Amino acid sequence: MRFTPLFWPALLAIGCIASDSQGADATWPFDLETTGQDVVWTSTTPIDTTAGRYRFEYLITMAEADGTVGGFPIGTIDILEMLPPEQVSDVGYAQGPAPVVVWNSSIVAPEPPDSPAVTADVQIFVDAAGFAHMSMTNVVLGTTAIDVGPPFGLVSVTATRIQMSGSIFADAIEITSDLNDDCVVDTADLGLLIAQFGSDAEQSDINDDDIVDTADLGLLISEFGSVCE
Ligand SMILES: [Ca+2]
Ligand SMILES: [Ca+2]
Repeated sequence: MRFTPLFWPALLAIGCIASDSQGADATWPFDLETTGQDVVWTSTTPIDTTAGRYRFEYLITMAEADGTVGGFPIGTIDILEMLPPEQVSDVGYAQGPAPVVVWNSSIVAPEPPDSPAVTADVQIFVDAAGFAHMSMTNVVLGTTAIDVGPPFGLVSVTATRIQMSGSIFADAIEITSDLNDDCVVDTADLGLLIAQFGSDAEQSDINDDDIVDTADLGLLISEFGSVCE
């Protein structure tokens, strides 16, 4: 995961802010809750569907489960810390235009070798109209050993409900090779690509083939000097 500070020149920032009203970026709070059935959350606002590339970031800020011990409800347990860090927060890129699949992953908590209290397939995609959808499917609620604190300590808990909420942040990147999303393809983008050359860093993997190489460099050079309209 890589977080890159953005230093936007004032004029370009004004241009980008002006285009925000057209959905150049979006922040979508999400909330998913299931007692075992498939669930889908849909964003209330769309993002620009015509972008050459999208940058997405999601952050889970709350994850909790209801459980039972020996058939008796024990209330709600915070399970956020049971999720692997790479599942709590992640950054990804997708080629535009929409529709695009942003993430396909599986959640398993807690991680092996513990038996999972919950497993689920999680997908995030943006439809042709620009609305984001996040789904949890194939949800299996199981039994695992959890330390619920005094007076019970380590007990065998069966999950009966799971809820997750957080935010998805989306940027519509107009120019495919504008790696730092500042509306111009210049030496800053070239520097990023060179720094990530040979890696699988999504930020610089312009053609989305899981390697930053001369193909991506060629694309960037072909767009060098391009600015947002
Ligand atoms: Ca740039
Ligand atoms: Ca590539």
